[in-house]
Amino acid sequence: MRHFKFVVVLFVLLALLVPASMAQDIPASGEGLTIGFSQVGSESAWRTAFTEAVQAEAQARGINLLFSDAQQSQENQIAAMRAWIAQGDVDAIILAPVVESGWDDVLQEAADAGIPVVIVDRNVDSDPSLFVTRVSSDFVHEGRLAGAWLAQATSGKCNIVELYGTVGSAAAEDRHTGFMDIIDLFPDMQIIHSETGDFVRSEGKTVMESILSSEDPANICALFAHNDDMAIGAIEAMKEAGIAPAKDILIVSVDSIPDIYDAMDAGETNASVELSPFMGGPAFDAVVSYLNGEDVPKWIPVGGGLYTSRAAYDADHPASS
Ligand code: GYE
Repeated sequence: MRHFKFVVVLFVLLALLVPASMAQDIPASGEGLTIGFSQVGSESAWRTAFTEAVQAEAQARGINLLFSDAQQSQENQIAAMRAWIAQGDVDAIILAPVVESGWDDVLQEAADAGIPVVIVDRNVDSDPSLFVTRVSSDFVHEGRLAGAWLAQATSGKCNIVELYGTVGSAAAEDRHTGFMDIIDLFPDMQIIHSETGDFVRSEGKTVMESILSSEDPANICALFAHNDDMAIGAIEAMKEAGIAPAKDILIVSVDSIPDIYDAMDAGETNASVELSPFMGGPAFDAVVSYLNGEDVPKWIPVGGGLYTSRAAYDADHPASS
């Protein structure tokens, strides 16, 4: 009998110990962790600001960040992740995916190796069980904000040029979807040209030049650029063609990088939807929570507004004024 009691007590103790021993005891900051960060590239000023923000956050927390710049190539991203998985030297991986599809295999390989993956910024179309969470803004919402601003500014009558981001990226596809959600409500609003500039300033300029040479500029009411860099490139093209940006052709874009406010101050663009580059903190927090055995929601949203002047932006961001 005594022996039986002892066995029962032992079982109860073991049952209590097992879940606790599976979770780790990581400090909230994540200090001491080694995390691989596979970044899209450095195609835009927003991207560079995002990279710098993640690196600064890692340093402030004492996290050892292994940084890999994929130069806009999914192959490079998969190779970097496979190297981290093979070496077994990371506690977690943060992936900012260039495009949405094609991640199933490498995410499964990370899961098999017990390495948690947090998606930041753009989305993947893989099964959500293959990653811990996604930290991002809502790109459809951003597109809707841009479309709503333009509908109001033109009373719902406008021929639009769209400068598309990277084809197949969640940021471009979803911004387009959100924009169309609004434009489709107005029979006299339509996209008359849509071409990709790959989120790159110089390509935005080249594409706008070619559109201006094939289309009567008087027939273009507005430009919707999927990011500020392409809008800035297009502004240069308009000026060189003798067109007054923001007046002859209205301009709305996304990111809210510092340069776009210089353009607004100069009266050369109209509106920008903000995309916060500060996603490193929530991503690191999610890694720590996961490793400590806590529940993490599948989406951690990062919000932003639409601004038509530096003063309005600064009023919402006191530290940057
Ligand atoms: O808007 C653009 C960058 O993925 C949302 O990527 C991001 C986009 C951003 O190159 O500037």
